[in-house]
Amino acid sequence: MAVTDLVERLFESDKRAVARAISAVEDQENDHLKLLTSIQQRLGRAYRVGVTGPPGAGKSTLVSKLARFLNDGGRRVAIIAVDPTSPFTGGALLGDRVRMMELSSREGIFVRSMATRGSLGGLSKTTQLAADVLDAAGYDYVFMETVGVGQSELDIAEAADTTVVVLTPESGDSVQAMKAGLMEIADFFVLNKADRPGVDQSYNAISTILQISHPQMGEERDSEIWSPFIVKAIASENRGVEEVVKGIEKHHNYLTSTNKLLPRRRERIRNVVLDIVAEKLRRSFWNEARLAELEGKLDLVLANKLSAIQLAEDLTR
Ligand SMILES: Nc1nc2c(ncn2[C@@H]2O[C@H](COP(=O)(O)OP(=O)(O)O)[C@@H](O)[C@H]2O)c(=O)[nH]1
Ligand SMILES: [Mg+2]
Repeated sequence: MAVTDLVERLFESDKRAVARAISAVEDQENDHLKLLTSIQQRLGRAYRVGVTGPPGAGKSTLVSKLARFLNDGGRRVAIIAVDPTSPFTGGALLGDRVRMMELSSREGIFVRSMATRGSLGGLSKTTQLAADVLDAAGYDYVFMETVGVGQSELDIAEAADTTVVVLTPESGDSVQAMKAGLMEIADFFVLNKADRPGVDQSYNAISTILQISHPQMGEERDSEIWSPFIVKAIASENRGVEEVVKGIEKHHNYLTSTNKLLPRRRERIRNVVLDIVAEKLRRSFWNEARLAELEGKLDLVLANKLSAIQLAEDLTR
């Protein structure tokens, strides 16, 4: 299909065209540059929400309930899952997968899983470009789900307007989250599985960490400063879903009223460009001759006849 036809159908929110366009971006097909250029004029309308947290916290469950809730209210919702254990990506129980298929059969909901292959920076870039496609296709919300155990959640936070961290009362969740750097990236928290024992202790533990890391909380509040909060939910029973939507809207309003949304998006675009340039330079740099030079001189470094830094200098000279 020609790019112009694809773009035209994309603008009509044809789901097959949307899927096709995301694949083109993901695989960096020849036409993807033209495609992304053609959709640029349409960008900036979708609101991008990152959802991260430990495996099994209920992220996919929550996102699907959020999508349903928003879609019932007439909004169009897209979901990108960057999570190998996600029902969206096929790594889940059959029942979960059936529910996902049901979800994506709704006209106003689009679900897509993304492979985690490639460099981490590449993941961020690809996710963002896929979100661009969904933005151009007229989705009001783009949710990006990723499991919060490594670097990928930091990429997601960078790609999102609002980042939601999902935790559970399960032992050590909040401590793990703190170690993994999730506390810093959360615009607010969802304490999911509130039907499980230990909810109050978990709530207090997260509050304490928040009070330490955001000392203005509880004092006279500066409207310019955002204070993360905690929303309790039981995603599997559809409870707390509306409160999470309100949390997202509250953060959205905060970003707009303090003129912070555009700088945030500007920073995101900046990082995408840096990523693309770095990848291009890396690819064009490593030709056969340079790889051979590298391999040939490694033994010299091993024998202490050449320093690693000098080898790098020689290669880039
Ligand atoms: N008890 C309980 N189970 C839940 C809740 N939310 C999700 N689950 C279950 O927890 C499991 C993991 O959920 P999933 O959404 O796949 O988690 P993810 O790995 O974070 O995406 C599934 O079996 C869900 O049905 C909840 O609020 N309470
Ligand atoms: Mg999941």
